[in-house]
Amino acid sequence: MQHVAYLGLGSNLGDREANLRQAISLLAAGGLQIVAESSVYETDPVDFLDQPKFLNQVIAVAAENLEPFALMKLCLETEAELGRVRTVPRGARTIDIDLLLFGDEIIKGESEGVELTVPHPRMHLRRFVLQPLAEIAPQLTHPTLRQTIEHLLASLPNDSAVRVFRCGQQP
Ligand code: PH2
Ligand code: MG
Ligand code: MG
Repeated sequence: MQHVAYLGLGSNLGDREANLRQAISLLAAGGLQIVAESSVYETDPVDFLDQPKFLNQVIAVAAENLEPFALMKLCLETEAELGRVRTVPRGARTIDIDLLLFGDEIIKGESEGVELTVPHPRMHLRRFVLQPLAEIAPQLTHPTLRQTIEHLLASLPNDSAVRVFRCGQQP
């Protein structure tokens, strides 16, 4: 069966744009079909404020017989390959790849040392996730909140800067 999943990418160290591009290439090389890519957004840091601005992007991916823990593992391997070192929690990173949604599945568990909670527990609170996601999937319904991405975005306070850095429609 063909599953569509949504991944949130973020980078605020090194060549941020190249990090996003390389992550997408590595995910494709790992067997994922890249179904859609949002524009790239430049965003002010949230949670841990004393760090550089991020570039954020959301992509839709698909694969035959895709399994959520295998997808999460591929995301973690891709982060490691791009040299991510985890020092400060929620701090600066070359690349962060978060599994936001996996079809309409609700998942909470652990498998072979990989922990996974889907939908991503903070995705509906973050403009840097919802704005790019709304660009490629505005009518998608959040599986637990039962509201569309467009609606969740409209309900957010406009308190963190998220602006288009590179428009996804360009060749
Ligand atoms: N990721 C975080 C913490 N804060 N802020 C922005 N703007 N973008 C991020 O991707 C981000 C963040 C932890 O994953
Ligand atoms: Mg994250
Ligand atoms: Mg992460």
